[in-house]
Formats: sequence, C-alpha cells, structure tokens
Amino acid sequence: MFFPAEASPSKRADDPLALDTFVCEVVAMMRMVTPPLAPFVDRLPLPSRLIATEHDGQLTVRIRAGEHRFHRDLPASSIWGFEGTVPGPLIEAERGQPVTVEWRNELEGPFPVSDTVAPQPTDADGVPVQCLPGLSGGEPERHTAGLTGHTVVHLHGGLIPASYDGWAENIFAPGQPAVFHYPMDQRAALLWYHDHVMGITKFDVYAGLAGLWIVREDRERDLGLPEGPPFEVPLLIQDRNFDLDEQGRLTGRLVHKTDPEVMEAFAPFTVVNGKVWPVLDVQPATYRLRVLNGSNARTYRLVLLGDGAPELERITQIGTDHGLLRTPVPVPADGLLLASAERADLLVDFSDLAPGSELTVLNTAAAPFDGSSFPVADAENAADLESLLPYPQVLRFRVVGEAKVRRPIPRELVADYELPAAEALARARRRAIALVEHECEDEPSMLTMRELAVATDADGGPRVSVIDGGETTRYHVVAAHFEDMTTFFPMLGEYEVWQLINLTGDTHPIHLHLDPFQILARHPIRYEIPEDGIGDRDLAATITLGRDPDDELDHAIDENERGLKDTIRVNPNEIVEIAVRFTTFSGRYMYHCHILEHEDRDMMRPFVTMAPELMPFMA
Ligand SMILES: [Cu+2]
Repeated sequence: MFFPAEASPSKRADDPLALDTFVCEVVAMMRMVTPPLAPFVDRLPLPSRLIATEHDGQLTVRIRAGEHRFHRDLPASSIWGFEGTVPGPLIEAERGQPVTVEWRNELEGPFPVSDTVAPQPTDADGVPVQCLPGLSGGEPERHTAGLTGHTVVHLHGGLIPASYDGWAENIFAPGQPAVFHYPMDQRAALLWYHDHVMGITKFDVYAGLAGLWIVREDRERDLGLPEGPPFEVPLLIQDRNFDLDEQGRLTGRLVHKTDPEVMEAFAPFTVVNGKVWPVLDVQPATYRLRVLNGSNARTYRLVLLGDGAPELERITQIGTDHGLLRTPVPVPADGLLLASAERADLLVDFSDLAPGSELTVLNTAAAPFDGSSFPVADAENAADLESLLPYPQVLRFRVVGEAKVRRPIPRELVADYELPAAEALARARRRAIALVEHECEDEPSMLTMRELAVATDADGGPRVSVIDGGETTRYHVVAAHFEDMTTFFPMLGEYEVWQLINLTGDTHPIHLHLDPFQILARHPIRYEIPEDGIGDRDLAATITLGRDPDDELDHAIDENERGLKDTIRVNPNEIVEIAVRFTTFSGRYMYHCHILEHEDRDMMRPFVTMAPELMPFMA
C-alpha cells in the first residue's frame, strides 16, 4: 500500500479535519495504486543500430509518421519518429570520422498528439489531473492539432558548425532538403538528436522525434568497457500520457496535458525505449547502461531496489554528458538524479545474482522538481499524487542464465580534462544570467533568462544587487527575451565563467550548445524581489550570498557532476558557476533551459562565438 509520504494516520488522528483530508488522500491513492497498465510485462526494446562506418559515414534518416505500441495492452499510437520509430535508430559514430546525415522530412499531418490545458488542476476527487489519463475536460488545442510537420534536428552534445546545429528558427518543411555534416571530432559520449523547432519542441519531441547517438573511440575499447549488445544497453527515459475513450479505456493516443497551475506536462507513465515500465532479462554479468532523460520536463531520481531494499552499491558511474569521468564514482546516496537531457554512463554488477532474481528501478523525484531530497530507504513509498508521481516504476531487471561475467572496473578512466587553472579563471570573462518567472495575466507564466551587465551610474532603471560579504555588485538587465539583441560574444579559446542565478522555485536544467563546460560552484543564496520587481524586461532583486535559514537543500556538487557537462541543474536559492571555453566553431548558437515547456516559452537566448582575430571587426 502506498501512502503519500507525509500522510501517516498517526500524525492526523487527533484532528478530525486532517483525518478527513487523509481519508480523501488514501481513497485517491487506492484508486491510483492499481495502475491501468500492468508493469513489467513488456520486454525492453532496443533501438535499431545505425553504424556510420558501415555506411562510409553517409546516412539517410527519414522523419515520418508511424505507429507505435507503448504497452502490450494499449492500442497502437500514432507517432512522429525518426525512421517512423520511437525512439529513433541508435546512431553510432567513431571519433574523428565525420558523419553526414540527410534528414529527410517526410512528415505528414495530422499531428499525432492531443494537446490540452485541463480547466482544473484536480478532478472531483482531488486527484491532480496530470496524474490521470485523458484530457480531463480540456479541449484539444487547435493550433497544435494543425501542425503539419515542420522540423529541424539538433544533435545535443555535438561539436558542430553553426550551420548544422539545428538553429530553432531554421526549419525544414516536409520535402525540403536538410543535409547536415557532423565532424565527430569530439570525445566518445552518449549524445542525442531531437527536434528543436522554436515554440513547438515540446510537442515534436513528445510525438516521438528523439533518438540516441553514441560517439565511440579506441580509448574506451582499451579500457575493456562493454560495447554493443548484450552488455551495453541504451536507456532513453521519458514520461507519456494517453487518451481515454467514452468508456474510460485507454486509446493509445498521445496526450500532452498541462493545467492552470502547472505549465509543464508531467505525464504519469514512464516509458523506456518506447515501452511503459519494461523488463530486461540480464545475465549474471556487468552491464553498461547508457542512460538519457529525454522527458519534456520530469526529473528522475533513479534508485535500484532488490526485495524492497536499496542496492545502489551495484552501480558505478563512469561517465556523464560528454563522456568518461576521470575516475569511477558511486551514484549519490539517495539516487541518480537526471534532469531533462542529462546523461549517465553506468556499470551495474549483476554477477552475484541467482537466476530469477529481480531488481527494480524506481523514481523518487517529485514534479515539478525543486532539488528536494527523498530518502532512498523509502523509495517503495515514493508514489505521491501531489508530487505528480503516481507511479514510481521505471524498469525491472530479471536475471536469467548462469554464466557469470564480472568485469573489473578500471580505477582510472581518462586524464584529458581538468579544472581550468586559477590564473585562467581569474582573467576569465564573467557573465551573469538570472532565471526568473514572469507572471502574465490570463496566460501561463513566462520562464525567462535575464542577461545582466554590471551597471554604471549612468544606467537608469531597476538594479539587481548581488551582495557577497562586504562587496556589492550592481547589475542591470541587458537582454530579456530570445529575440532581444545578442549580448554574449565569447572568444574562441578563452575561458569564461557564467553565473546562473536561480530566482524561481524550481530546478532548471540549463544547456549550452557547442562545447562542454565544468561546474565550479553551487553558492546558496537568499534573495528579495520587490513587488512588480519582475517586469516584461526589467528585474529588481537583492541577492545575498549565504544560506536562507529555511532552505533545506545542501547545494552540493555531486561527484558525478565533476565531469564534462552540457546540461547542469540550477536549483532554487542558488547560483551555479560554470567554466566554459568555446574552442572550434564561430557562429550563432543558443543556450536554454532543457525543460521543453520552458525553452518554448522564452527560457532561451543566443550567443555568438568568434575567433579572436575577427573580434576587432565586431562593431
Ligand atoms: Cu526551466
């Protein structure tokens, strides 16, 4: 029986009103605990492999409508997918061997997803509508229904010339050619390719337009790491929801549902490689899991349970967004956190397990995610409607066979990166970006970036003051919306320090296109924003470095975040400092929150990288 974490009968028994609420919660949970789909009955599908060297580096990927069955007991769903599949093919490339992809847009309407804003955040029983299938009384949004198949493909994590990076406004209609050249002059890593169209990435990715891309190199082979099936398993994790017919049966039609209080879609069913709650048969051996959170908005905190007890010690993390870490690290004690677009390269040891043993992966992260912890020992009780987490199930492993294959884990992995030297950081260009939520009348809030520049006495208007001990820096806003003037012109080869200042209540996974970066610090802050301090373009705030007494987050940097990252979680009440150095390509790129509903609603900005010798000519 799942009780909401904070709802225990003993706590409420002496208060009749609270008891009432408690009974309602239990009734609601009772309704929810029997999922409308049986978990762990479908086998984990593996995406088809498209190995670039077998095609002389010349690939054609058709982008088209298709049918996909998300669960044994669901009717087939209409989807849009690369090669018409969910997920798209797993593209495998070799470091130093360029790949050309003809992305052939053969999409056809109608758009396969029903998009709706439910009129109420909860149903008559008080269950949040986002935990429930169906449209919950919402009307299908007609503009979304009218989408006919414009797309552009971004290879997330790729070091790519700007012309092939998938700029969100350089869009291809069905039938228009798109041939993109990928140099692949980059470290081995798990990347992913997905649609990136301005304003509708949340719909196109949800409809199925995403796939994994692995860059390989001999250095990894020399370490003896598993490559390919059966011991290397790609896992693309997403959340999805489905419509209901008039009898209340699931129809399989994809539903993207938000509500008046939550503008992100947090769907109740977790889908791995396109199946709801699948099961993978594993040998008693060491497996390498290449994990991506490809959800629109949901953050996962993944824990591994055997017989109800956590078994996280079976997992060793060897890599992150841009490939191998210097040394293997354990996953954090309360589970592996992955926000949208974050990746993890994991070795999992099943070698001591008898045939028939089962291990289950559960998610304990509340949605929307705000950095709050959840004790791993309670993972079995993580289901919580208020946290928009009706079903914590993710995936099950079932041990079959007897042949034990245990691989030793190398103690050193790579030595090709280190933190930039203090002198390089001391002279680095510093940039500051505030993350704010601008409340709009009669429509969902805008989550936006405010690029800040140090204010002079001549600059009028509101100020953002950052107080660090006795020192105060005053900033003013120089850019607020995506289409505002570009203000960031990083010079190739030079380190920069970017400060991401979160003035919202949620965690935002901030993604920079092009080169990877390293996290330098998470500084706890407290802040005050005066009434009307967040205008359409303005921002007034007083930010003080130091912990708010009511703040329960530890603002620590996890060991697995100390590698080369391209997406970093910025929690509430903190400033994240990253060091980034763009190295190779000059051009116009973007950085943004990777919660797709945020990026589509203005939480995205451009930057222009430039070779030093061209800088004198920039006006
Ligand atoms: Cu965001």
